[in-house]
Amino acid sequence: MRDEEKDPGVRPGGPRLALGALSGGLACFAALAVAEMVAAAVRPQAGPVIAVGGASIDAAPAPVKDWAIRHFGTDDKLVLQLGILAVLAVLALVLGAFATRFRRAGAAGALLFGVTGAAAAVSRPDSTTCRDALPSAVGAVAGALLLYVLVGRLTAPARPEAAASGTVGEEAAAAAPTGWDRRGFVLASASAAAASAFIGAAGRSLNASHGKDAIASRAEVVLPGPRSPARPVPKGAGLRIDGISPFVTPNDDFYRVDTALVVPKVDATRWRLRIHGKGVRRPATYTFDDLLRRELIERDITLTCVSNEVGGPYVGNARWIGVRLAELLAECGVKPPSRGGRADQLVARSVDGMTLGSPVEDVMDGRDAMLAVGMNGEPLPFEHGFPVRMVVPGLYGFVSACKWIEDIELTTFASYDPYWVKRGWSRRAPVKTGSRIDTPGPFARPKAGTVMIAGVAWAQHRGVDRVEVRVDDGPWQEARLAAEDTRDTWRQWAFPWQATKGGHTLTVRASDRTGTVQTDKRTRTIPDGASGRHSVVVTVE
Ligand SMILES: Nc1nc2c(c(=O)[nH]1)N[C@H]1C(S)=C(S)[C@@H](COP(=O)(O)O)O[C@H]1N2
Ligand SMILES: [Mo]
Repeated sequence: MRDEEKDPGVRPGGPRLALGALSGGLACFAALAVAEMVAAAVRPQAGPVIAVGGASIDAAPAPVKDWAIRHFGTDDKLVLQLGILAVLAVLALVLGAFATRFRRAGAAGALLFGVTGAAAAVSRPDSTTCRDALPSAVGAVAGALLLYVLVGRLTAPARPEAAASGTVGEEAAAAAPTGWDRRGFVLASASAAAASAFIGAAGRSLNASHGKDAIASRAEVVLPGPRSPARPVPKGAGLRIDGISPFVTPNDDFYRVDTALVVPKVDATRWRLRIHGKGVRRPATYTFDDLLRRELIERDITLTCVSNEVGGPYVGNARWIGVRLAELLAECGVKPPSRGGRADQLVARSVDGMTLGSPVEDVMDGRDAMLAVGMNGEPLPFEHGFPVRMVVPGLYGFVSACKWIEDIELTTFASYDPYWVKRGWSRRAPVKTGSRIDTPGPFARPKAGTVMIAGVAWAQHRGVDRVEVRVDDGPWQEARLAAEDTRDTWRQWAFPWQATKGGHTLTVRASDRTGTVQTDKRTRTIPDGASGRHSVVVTVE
């Protein structure tokens, strides 16, 4: 008896497993394409990769998250999504091979992926409807069906019509030795691949055009002139030195750190901000226009991320325009704890469900804490929180700088831990005094003679008082400080070094107005910001 008669189909073993794996891959591709299309109808954030990605960001232990931010920066999101796709692809190949033995179980396995994606989608903090489960669910059904059909072709004998038709010739000969429906398989898989590519591409482009209303609402914003303008940046605040960070960071170069896999696109005309909670005697809701009609302040403020390593890039300086937060709070009847207020923590919540907690005392102590509507002369870019975000001088971003804000709740530190605190970061986190060498870069090879060592230093809300540079184990030498804009902004500094041939280590330290010298004690970024001094090793030629 011939093998094929006992067990019709592709010879079990290598070839069949490979074609099964191929079927799994195609089914996975089809599922993702269909999900993408359905997500365009529901909302882009409900797609399986985004949902599972968001859930993994939230579930990642603090050190992993911090590592990802530090190593991939703004690309961390791309890396994460590619990682999820890679894992999914491997699982799909395995599942496809498995389905050649257990066809129904294989298809059921595909449905399980759908359940996972759907569960992730509806449990996202910004999910408000069960419809968010649809992209994963519909995608998985499409994938499961396709897997079932394709694997069927692999394990079924050639269709009699195919064998009987006049055009068979070669094909029948090819099919005959194994008896599987090669023609049916090739046809089904090729059309599935083509259809998936088409659906996926269409879904992608529909998703990309999502948020048209938000984009239009941003284009229509006319920022009013501030009642309290920032004073012009002093001429001497920017040193003309190659390689130094510009005093004002252009919006396009401003660092971005957040957990949003899809940048929220909020329609400003529909945006509302609610202020409520403990000790709020007059809870209120504001529209975007309500804010624009108020007296606006304009301030230069340097923002720093707690995940910024010593010498790292997550610090930027911008000219913000917005509403004084303390004024709104006072209007709602909020008092700081020092004046008998019942709430000591202000929890800001964004449209994507992020929560950040700031000390009420700090935002009401007279500093320029604001609800910003503009950044460097334009409405906030979507990446930086359009239409409204918080900015508080002197506090790390994760305890103050809520982007896409929509809710402010007054509460206590004892009763509520916001997002980052739940994950191991500190409840309170004033910015640590820091400094960075921008030039020369690490392992630079400058010529002997005068070499400009230059960079930036920050100690928001205390002010930078002094910057010193040390070459190797030499004495600390005072650098020239650029003019101070405000104590909430960074300062450039420069030191002309008479460089001698050989390898040298350059180190910088800043002192703030409280007299504190930047410590040389190295700490990690978790829980409340890295400390230590930035050093650069160069070889003078
Ligand atoms: N909604 C939301 N706001 C957020 C975050 C976030 O993940 N989601 N990240 C915070 C952190 S950790 C920092 S450092 C700042 C960064 O602001 P930027 O991206 O505009 O530079 O935003 C803060 N606001
Ligand atoms: Mo941050």
